Amino acid sequence: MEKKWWKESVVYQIYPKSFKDSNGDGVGDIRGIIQKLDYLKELGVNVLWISPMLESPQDDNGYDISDYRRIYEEYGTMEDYEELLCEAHKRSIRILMDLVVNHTSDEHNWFIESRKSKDNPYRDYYIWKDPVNGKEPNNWGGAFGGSAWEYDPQTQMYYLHLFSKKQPDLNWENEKVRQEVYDMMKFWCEKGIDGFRMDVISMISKDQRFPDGEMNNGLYGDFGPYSVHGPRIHEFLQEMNHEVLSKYDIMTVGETAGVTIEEAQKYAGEDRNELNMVFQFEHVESGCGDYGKWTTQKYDFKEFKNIMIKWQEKLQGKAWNSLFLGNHDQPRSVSRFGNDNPVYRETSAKMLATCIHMMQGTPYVYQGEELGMTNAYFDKLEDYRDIESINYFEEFTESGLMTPEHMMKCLMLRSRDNARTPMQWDDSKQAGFTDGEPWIKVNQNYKKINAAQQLEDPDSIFHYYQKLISLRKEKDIIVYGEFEPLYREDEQIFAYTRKGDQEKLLTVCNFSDKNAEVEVPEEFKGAECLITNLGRKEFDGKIILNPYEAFVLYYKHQV
Ligand code: TEU
Ligand code: CA
Repeated sequence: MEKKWWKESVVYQIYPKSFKDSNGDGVGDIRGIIQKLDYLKELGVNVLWISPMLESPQDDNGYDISDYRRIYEEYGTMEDYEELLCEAHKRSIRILMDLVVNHTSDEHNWFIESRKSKDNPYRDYYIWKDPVNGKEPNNWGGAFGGSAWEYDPQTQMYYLHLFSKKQPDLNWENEKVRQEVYDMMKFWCEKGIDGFRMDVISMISKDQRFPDGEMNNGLYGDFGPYSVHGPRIHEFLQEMNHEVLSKYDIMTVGETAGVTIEEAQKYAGEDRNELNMVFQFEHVESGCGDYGKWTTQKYDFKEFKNIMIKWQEKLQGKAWNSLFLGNHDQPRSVSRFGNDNPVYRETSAKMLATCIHMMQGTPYVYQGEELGMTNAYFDKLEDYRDIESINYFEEFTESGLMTPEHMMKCLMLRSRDNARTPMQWDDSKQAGFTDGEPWIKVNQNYKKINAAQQLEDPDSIFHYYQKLISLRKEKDIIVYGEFEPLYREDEQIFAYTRKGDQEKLLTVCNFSDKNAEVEVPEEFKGAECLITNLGRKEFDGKIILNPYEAFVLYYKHQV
């Protein structure tokens, strides 16, 4: 397998609004990130993906960009950003920019021009359609609720927005749009960034017939089949690769919700000249019901395990996996896949990390995950800030699809705001995130769960992550070893091996809150334990694992 720095890396995702506020206005900022670079260096991560920091009215916390070449004022200045790049590079930490080019903000100049008149030079930068029978051009619903079309009285036409109405979709059919995007990407590459995480990149090519979609929950039709992995998607990415990506030593990861194995091999196939890897979401979508993510259903372990195994086996030797359990759009991983009851929180957070970091692919750590931060479980709508949560609460309760009580339960478990509460740095007021009033409430458990406390404690989740990350740097097999699942049918245990030339690694994780019996394969008799979360010393033969226990064994043949 070809060796690459981005395969050997561990990526840490920063959600800048909630990471560290340096000036007391309650909003995280670039200088805050600079202050914490030593913390990140200590953790050992070597790539940062920072969610969007460009000029934006913040309808969707920066995923609505109004100027691609300016830093959002509340986050700082271009000089601050350059200093961040420089300080990160000094510490051998690379930086990925979040590239949001499926849509812009409606306050971007292109859109301000575009909506002025039908013959404006920027008109075709966006997707405009005439009304059909006095109504929307088709039945598509937007990802944040409501129709995906917004009527604009100025020219009496509709524009498409797959997300909020303040996020009009760019028209990638227009060659000028594509050139603008490539020029902008080169601008940032020349500045010295090290790659891109590409926001909903799988949605940039739309079926130009714009047909109605199948009704999903009785309100709107599904745009998925017509705008996700659309007809020209691979052509566009190959063009982008040819024009920009291939000219720099950078890393790229595409956000591709709904991606199948076959599609992923096209996006990230080693010989395809598109992207280095993609995020697939099957494992975090397992357990979704009739109302999509809005459910109180717990995930299904067997289904989750089978999905993970499938992606490991099917991409092996063909494309590279991105490994993650959480990000800024997902609930906290320990609350969702582990157990955030104080009895099990630490153990289960370490177990989940073990499972992910020992698989084949590039691991991603979402800010606070290395501390075992939990869901916020806000039970009042007024505590929520996320446009998706607020819109759906209104849509589902007003249409009678769900009672307010039930929908609130869904938000408590599934809202994106669970992951967006401020980083818990210490046990001082506002968790050391800000001296002022934070833009979103701090999780109440910050006195118990915070970085300062964990830096002191050699057995903390933080130090466990630090160890996992350093193991990756010591042992090639963790990056490149061949994956093979064990005990596939087990209802509690996720186990697998990795195979190198003369060496082999075994990972065993108990995903349940019950004891679990496991037979350690004979070949690992006397093997070295690389890491374990409950201090076990004996690993031979039949053993009884404690709830959420995990361990990794390793041996190498003498030659
Ligand atoms: O998310 C894209 C995406 O697929 C979302 O619809 C996701 O499924 C949803 O947030 C899950 O609840 C990206 C960004 O990561 C997200 O933060 C943005 O809001 C969105 O694109 C629009 O830019
Ligand atoms: Ca600030």
